[in-house]
Amino acid sequence: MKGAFSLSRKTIHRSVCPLDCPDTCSLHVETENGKITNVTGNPDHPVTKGLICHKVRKMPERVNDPERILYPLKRVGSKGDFSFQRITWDEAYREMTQRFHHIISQFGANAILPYSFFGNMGIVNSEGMDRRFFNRLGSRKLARTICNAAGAEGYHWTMGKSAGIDPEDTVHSKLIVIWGCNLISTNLHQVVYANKARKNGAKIVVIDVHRNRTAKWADHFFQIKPGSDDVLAYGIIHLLIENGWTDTSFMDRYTEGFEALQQRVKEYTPEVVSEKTGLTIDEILKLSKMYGTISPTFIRIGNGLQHHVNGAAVTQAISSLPAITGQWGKLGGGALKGNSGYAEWNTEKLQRPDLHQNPEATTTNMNQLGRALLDDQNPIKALFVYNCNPAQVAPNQNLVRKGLLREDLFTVVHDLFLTDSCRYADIVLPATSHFENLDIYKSYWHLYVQLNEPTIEPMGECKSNFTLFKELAAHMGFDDACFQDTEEDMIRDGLDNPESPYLDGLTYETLRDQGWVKLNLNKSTSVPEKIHTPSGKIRLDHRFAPGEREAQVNSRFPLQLISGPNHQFINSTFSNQKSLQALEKPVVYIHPEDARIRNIESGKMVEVFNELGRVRMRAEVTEDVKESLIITQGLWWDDEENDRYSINHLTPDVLSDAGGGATFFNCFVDVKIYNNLPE
Ligand SMILES: Nc1nc2c(c(=O)[nH]1)N[C@H]1C(S)=C(S)[C@@H](COP(=O)(O)OP(=O)(O)OC[C@H]3O[C@@H](n4cnc5c(=O)[nH]c(N)nc54)[C@H](O)[C@@H]3O)O[C@H]1N2
Ligand SMILES: Nc1nc2c(c(=O)[nH]1)N[C@H]1C(S)=C(S)[C@@H](COP(=O)(O)OP(=O)(O)OC[C@H]3O[C@@H](n4cnc5c(=O)[nH]c(N)nc54)[C@H](O)[C@@H]3O)O[C@H]1N2
Ligand code: SF4
Ligand SMILES: [Mo]
Repeated sequence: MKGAFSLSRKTIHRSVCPLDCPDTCSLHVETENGKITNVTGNPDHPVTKGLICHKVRKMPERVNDPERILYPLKRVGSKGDFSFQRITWDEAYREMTQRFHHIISQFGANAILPYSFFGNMGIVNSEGMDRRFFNRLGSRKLARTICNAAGAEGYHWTMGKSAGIDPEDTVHSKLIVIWGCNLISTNLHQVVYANKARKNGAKIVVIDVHRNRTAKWADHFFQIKPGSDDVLAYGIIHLLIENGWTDTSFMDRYTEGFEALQQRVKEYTPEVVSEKTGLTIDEILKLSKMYGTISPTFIRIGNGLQHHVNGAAVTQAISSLPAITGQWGKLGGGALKGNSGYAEWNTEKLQRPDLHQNPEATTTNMNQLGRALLDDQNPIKALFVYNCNPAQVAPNQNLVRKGLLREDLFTVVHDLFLTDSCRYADIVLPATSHFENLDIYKSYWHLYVQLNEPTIEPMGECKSNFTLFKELAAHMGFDDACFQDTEEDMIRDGLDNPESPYLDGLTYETLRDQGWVKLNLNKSTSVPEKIHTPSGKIRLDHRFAPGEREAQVNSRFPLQLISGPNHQFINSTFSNQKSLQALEKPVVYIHPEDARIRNIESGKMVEVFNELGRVRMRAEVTEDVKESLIITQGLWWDDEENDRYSINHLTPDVLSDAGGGATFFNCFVDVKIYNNLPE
C-alpha cells in the first residue's frame, strides 16, 4: 500500500510507532475530518505483522487528550506549583533568545545544557535539528547514558558495536535464553518468534530476578540474585570448558583472548557460583548443559540486568557465550542485545558536530543531573528539556528537583503534556505528536527502517522538535545554510552514507514508496564474517572485572529495590492516561517472609525508604520475588492526592563500571508500614 487510502470519509494512513521500544511497529492510523480515530497494527509489515501493544492502540486518546499542551506557556507562580499563562510563540522565542544571549555573554554557552532522550525516536526529531542547534550554540554536551550505556560498553568490548542477529532468524533457534529482559512487556514480537520456535521444538529459558510475566511463560525459569549475572556467565563458561562443550575451531578462527578467559573462569566452580547467584548447583549444571549441548542457541540480552554497578561486566560476560560454543553464523544462533549499530546514518551531515566551536564544553552525564545543576563551580544557567521527562526518569530525584527549583536557572520544557518536568519550567512549549511530523525510524531490534509521514495537521500551536529548533536558530541569528533544511533534506542527509554496506539500496524514494526497507545484511557483513572490534575478532580477554555484587550487598539497607518498566506505560509516557493507569498498580511486591517480619500485608500502605528519600505505595505480598528483594514497576507521575512521588527519589546516581551508565537497580532500601493515609 502507498502512504494512505480512503474508506468513505475515513482515511487509513501508514505510520510508525515512535516510542522507545525495540519493536518499532508499523501502524495503520485512521483519520476522520483531520482527527485520529483509531490506531491499529499494519498487517503488511514483515516483522510486526499487524500486532501492536495495547498502549499504542490507545494512542488516539493520547493524541486527542484535552490535557495536551496546545500553546506556549510562561511561568507566573513559583517553580514547582504549575502556574502558567499562555503566551505567543513570538514571545517565547524572544524570551529564550534574550536569556540565551545574556547567559552566553556572562557565562559562556557551556552554561546551557540540552537535556533530551528518546521520547520520540525519529532521527530528525531526536538527533537531528536539535543537535545542529546546540552544536551551533556551542552548548554544554550531554552524555545520553540513562538507558543502556553500561551494557553497550560491555557488549561493544566483546563484539565491537550494537550488532547482533536478525531477530527474524530466531524462529530457527532451538534454545532461547531470555536474560534479564521482560519480553512480554517490552519486546512483544520477540515473543511471537519464540513461540514459533517453541512449536518447532525450542525450549525457552528465562533468567531474571523476578517471576514476571515472561518468566511465567517460559519453559525454565532461573531466579538469580540481582547483579550476579556475570558470575553466572563465568560459571557456565567454566562448565562448558570442563565438559568439552566448546567449539575450538570457531574460536581459533573468530575470537581472541580465550586463554585469558579460561584463566579467569577457573575459580567459578558451581559451588562458588551457587553461593553468589542464589541458584542451586543443579540449576547451574542444568542451564550449562542446555546451553552447551543444544544448538542453535539464541540469547536475548535485556536492559534490566545492566542497570547495576557491574552493568558492563555483566553484558561483556554474557555476550561471550555464543562465541565459546560457536553459535554465530548458524541460522538462529548468536545473541541480540541491540541492533541499533546497523543503521549507520551519516551523523556528520545530520547533526553537524563541526558547528560546535567550543572546545571547552563540558560533558554532563544525564544520570547526574542533580549534581550538575547544583555545581556552582561550573554552573548551568539554562536547561532545555525535550523528548524526556527528567523530573520522573532520572535517578536521585531529591537532588534533581533541588536543582530544578533553583531560582536562577532558566528552564525550557518542550513536551505534549504538563509532565512533572514542566512543573519546574519557566517556559513550556507545545510539542506535536509524531503523527504530525515527517521522520524516519530505525528499530534497535529488527532490521527495517521506516518512513513516517504526517497523518494529521499540527494541533493547536504545537511544533515539532525539528520546527522548534529550526525557528529558534533563526531567532538566534544563526544563518548557516543547514538551518534552511527541510525534514526531507535531513532524512536524505542521514541516509547518505556510501561507506555503509547496510544502507545499500536505502533511499528516500524507496522508503516513501514501500514504507520500509530492510537494512542490507548478508553473510559477509554479518557476524562472524564481519566483527566490528578493532582486530576484527570477538574479544574474550575481558576488560571489566566481575564481583561488584559484594560491594552492593554491603549497603546498610537490607532490601534491594528493582524498579523497572511496567506493561502499560513506556517509561513515564502513558502514565498520565487514565485508561492505562486503570490496568496497572503502583505497588511494591515483597516476599512473605520480609513482609511478615515487618507486619506488612497485601494492600497495606507502606513507606519504602533509604538515605536518598522515601516513597509511599501499597504492598503486595508474593512469592514471585525472593527474600531481600522488592520490586515495583512503572514510572508513575507524581500523585499528590495519594502522597505518591517518583520512585526515582530512591535510586542512586552512582555510575556503572563503564560507560557512565545508570544504576537504577543498585538500590537498597527498607520498608515499613505507613499509617497516615485512609485505607
Ligand atoms: N511496556 C513497556 N515496554 C518498554 C518500556 C516500558 O517502560 N514499558 N521501556 C522501553 C525501554 S526504554 C527499554 S530500555 C526496554 C527495557 O526492557 P527490558 O530489556 O526488558 O529491561 P527491563 O524491563 O528494565 O528489565 C528486564 C528484566 O530484568 C530484570 N532484572 C533486573 N535486575 C536484574 C539482574 O540483575 N539480573 C537479571 N537476570 N535480571 C534482572 C527485571 O526483573 C526485569 O524483568 O523496554 C522498552 N519497552
Ligand atoms: N527507576 C527507573 N528509572 C528509569 C528506568 C527504569 O527502569 N527504572 N528506565 C530508564 C530508561 S531505560 C530510559 S530509556 C529512561 C527514559 O526516560 P525518558 O526518555 O524521559 O522517557 P519518557 O518518560 O517516556 O519521557 C519522554 C517524554 O518525551 C515526550 N515526547 C514524546 N514525543 C515528543 C516529541 O516529539 N517532542 C518532544 N519535545 N517531546 C516528546 C513524552 O511526552 C514524554 O514526556 O528512563 C529511565 N528511568
Ligand atoms: S510500544 Fe512497542 S509494541 Fe507497542 S506499538 Fe510501539 S513499537 Fe509496537
Ligand atoms: Mo531505555
